[in-house]
Amino acid sequence: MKTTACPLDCFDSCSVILQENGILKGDKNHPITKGFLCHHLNNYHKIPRVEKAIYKGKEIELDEALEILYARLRNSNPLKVLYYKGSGNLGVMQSVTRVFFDRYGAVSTKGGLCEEAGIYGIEEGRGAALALSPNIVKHSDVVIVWGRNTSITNSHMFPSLKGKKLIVIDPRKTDIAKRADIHVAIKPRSDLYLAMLLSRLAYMEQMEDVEFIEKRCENFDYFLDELNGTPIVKLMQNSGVSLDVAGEILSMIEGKKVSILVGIGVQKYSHGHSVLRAIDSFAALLGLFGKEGCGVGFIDDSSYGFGKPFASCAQKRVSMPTVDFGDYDISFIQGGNPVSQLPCTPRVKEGLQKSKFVVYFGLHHNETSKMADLIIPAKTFLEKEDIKLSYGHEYVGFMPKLKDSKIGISEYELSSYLADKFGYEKLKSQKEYIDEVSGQNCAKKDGFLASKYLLDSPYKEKFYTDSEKFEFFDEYDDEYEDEREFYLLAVKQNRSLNSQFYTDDFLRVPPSIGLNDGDSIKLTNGAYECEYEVRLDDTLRDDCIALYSGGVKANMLTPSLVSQEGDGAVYQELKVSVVR
Ligand SMILES: Nc1nc2c(c(=O)[nH]1)N[C@H]1C(S)=C(S)[C@@H](COP(=O)(O)OP(=O)(O)OC[C@H]3O[C@@H](n4cnc5c(=O)[nH]c(N)nc54)[C@H](O)[C@@H]3O)O[C@H]1N2
Ligand SMILES: Nc1nc2c(c(=O)[nH]1)N[C@H]1C(S)=C(S)[C@@H](COP(=O)(O)OP(=O)(O)OC[C@H]3O[C@@H](n4cnc5c(=O)[nH]c(N)nc54)[C@H](O)[C@@H]3O)O[C@H]1N2
Ligand code: SF4
Ligand SMILES: [Mo]
Repeated sequence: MKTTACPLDCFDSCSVILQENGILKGDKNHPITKGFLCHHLNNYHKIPRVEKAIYKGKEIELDEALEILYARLRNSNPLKVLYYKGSGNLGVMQSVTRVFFDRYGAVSTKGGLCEEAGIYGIEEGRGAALALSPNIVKHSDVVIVWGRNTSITNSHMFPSLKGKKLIVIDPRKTDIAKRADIHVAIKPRSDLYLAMLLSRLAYMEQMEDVEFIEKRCENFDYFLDELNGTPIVKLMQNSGVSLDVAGEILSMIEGKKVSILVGIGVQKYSHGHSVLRAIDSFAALLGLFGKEGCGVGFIDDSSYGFGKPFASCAQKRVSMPTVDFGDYDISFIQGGNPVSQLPCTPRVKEGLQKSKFVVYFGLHHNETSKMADLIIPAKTFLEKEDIKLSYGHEYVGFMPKLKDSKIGISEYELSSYLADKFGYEKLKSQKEYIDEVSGQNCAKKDGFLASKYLLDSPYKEKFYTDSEKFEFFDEYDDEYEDEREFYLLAVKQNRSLNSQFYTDDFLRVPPSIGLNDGDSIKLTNGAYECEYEVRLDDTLRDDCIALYSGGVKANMLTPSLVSQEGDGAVYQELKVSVVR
């Protein structure tokens, strides 16, 4: 049987079987996949791909494209060359290009577009962000789904939610919110205050886990000072959550095994790291770490404990969300679509127009390939060797090459070609790199290789901070005022994986806005304007409008800013108003 793993940026990291007819199906033996794939891989064989290399609009042979790339690099100052890698394929071997570009001396990026702010906050408290697997969640009594749209983005979590009490905290009435026992349609950006409100009330109700706090935590007194120093009325006002609702949540979880599944929604703001730290602190107060059926999961660190052959050693790194392509003579863009996915599309386009030479190395044509001088076709995940780690569960996915193709070049081949041309030391073999990744901290589980750190409840023995204890949070900085009318949310959808596959640019608006399907509306964020076609959506709060995050216009009005910590994108930092 030809088995591999899904390469896409997704919690589930499904185990995948390539059938004789070229169609993919789910692997029934895999404890998480259980035979089911989602829309993306079920339709993978139908997706058109970049078939030929293209130079200045004309199709050329791959060899010529590589020659052009080499000649350009040879004649450039490495500090004027940018290496930019997106998350179109999360296989570890995708980063092998870094080996060449670091050696060459190119500028690289730091931070990212996704979970970086939140992860920073988690690491401050716990030392490492270990995944909360469906295998743990299935033992919970209550699950809090906090700014994660599990039915769309994490569908293989579903069986573990069956029969549990469900609390959903999301400004939209998502499908999972419709099934919840309690849905808090929270005001965007206010999760920090809800976490503090719940912590304060839980402490007043003596729900804290005294033994856990004494033995396994640091800084609890400072946390209490912060809680007690903020009037409850302020926490209620800032979160928009009443004492009744907070009380209902606490009654539902008191004395229960509770898992909290957090998504990126809560941390697309400048203070994103503090939001995750506050949610973690609420969980630690209740003693929810290291116990059966308990924990807090996020877009966790899939690589924790594994070998890291491609850790960046670039001499210069610039923040990814605000990178200015205009600063570079060569922008080498691999596996990403910054034109539609980086914040502030107008600024990104301006930068790419200024960049003297833009290389796009990818699988599909997109808004970024349209602006590239040189397009190099990639191989699909079925046509190259790789290994996939998961940010949502413990299992390692091996990705052997399953078929040949005349189209494209793999990341390893491209890196080897360039290293040879420049006379650099030869790359290790692919097997050596893959063995280096999986060669440590792994054990067999359910017939698959799994991370040693996730075989039992994460943090059962220790936290990974210097003190080996959980560090409660004590301060945050959230000075924020924006008088504009609407929060502009961007959410994931089932037919696209970020900008890959099928997406659209309709603006979802609440019926209270008084428009009809098909109307157009122009929005401004104070600096830029953009026109959208409207679709009514009764799952939204009256102060929220929403786009799909992979759309061409998703970032026309998002700000070119980074989070206070972690160099993360802050897509929802600005509100928007209607241009009338
Ligand atoms: N089908 C599909 N699956 C995917 C992806 C995809 O594009 N398509 N993308 C993958 C990637 S890269 C990632 S990072 C994950 C992300 O997975 P999720 O975190 O689930 O993704 P989002 O849809 O961005 O956000 C989840 C929810 O946050 C809510 N939200 C927005 N703002 C706030 C807020 O201030 N507070 C609270 N409490 N909630 C808020 C939104 O309404 C949304 O329902 O999904 C992965 N899986
Ligand atoms: N407004 C707004 N914008 C967002 C978000 C949001 O919530 N709101 N979410 C953000 C998040 S969470 C993320 S993770 C980013 C993702 O943003 P990007 O990292 O830009 O990812 P994709 O849009 O998936 O683009 C991936 C590209 O990779 C290419 N690709 C796929 N497989 C391979 C391969 O094997 N090799 C090579 N060389 N190329 C390949 C595909 O052709 C595709 O065009 O977007 C972010 N953008
Ligand atoms: S995108 Fe996620 S759910 Fe879909 S096949 Fe890949 S890993 Fe599974
Ligand atoms: Mo992401």
